[in-house]
Amino acid sequence: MERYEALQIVEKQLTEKRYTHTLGVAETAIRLAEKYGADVKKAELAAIFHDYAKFRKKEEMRQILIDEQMDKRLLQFHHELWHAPVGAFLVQKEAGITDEVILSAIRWHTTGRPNMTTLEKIVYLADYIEPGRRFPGVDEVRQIAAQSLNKAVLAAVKNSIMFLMSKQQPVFPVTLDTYNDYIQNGE
Ligand code: DGI
Ligand code: FE
Ligand code: FE
Ligand code: FE
Repeated sequence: MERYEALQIVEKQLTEKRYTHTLGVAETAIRLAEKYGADVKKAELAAIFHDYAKFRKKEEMRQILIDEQMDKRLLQFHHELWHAPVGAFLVQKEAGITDEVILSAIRWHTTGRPNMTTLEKIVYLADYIEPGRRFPGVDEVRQIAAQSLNKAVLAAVKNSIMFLMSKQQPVFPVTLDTYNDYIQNGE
């Protein structure tokens, strides 16, 4: 699928603000793919579709999680976590994207996971550092991203967990697994 067609499909699913974020993620993912030797077209498509399900109703997402036998633990955690795996499912069903490399980058873009593929890392990181993002620590992660993909993903995961903890929010086990994987096996 070409960029233009993908953008037209996604634009209908998102608010203007979220669409602008998506364009930032796509631009950043392309840049990271060029730098770190991933498939640029796949990075672009995964980024364009990464928040496809962001505005689906909670009940629709819950039903898909159950029907498609996704990780049951998600039901006990904030529904913000649901749009990533549900998005991977809906992008396949509704937009006809079948490439598992692209779908898995969408599926894991919120929590990460142990043993991420390069494309998963790129979309996870691009979502975190795209030009529209403004939060404490983001500039540091941008700088690290210029040096090392793995170090930048670790910094983003670490910041996210510390941010959740500072607000007394629960941390999803897969987010912690991602962190541990990087500490134990990463750079
Ligand atoms: O969809 P975006 O806003 O672009 O970003 P995202 O998909 O990375 O994250 C969506 C939300 O999920 C964000 O508000 C942070 C939150 N989140 C990420 N990891 C965890 C989490 N929330 C909880 N409770 N636990 C997590 O592990
Ligand atoms: Fe998201
Ligand atoms: Fe993210
Ligand atoms: Fe996003």
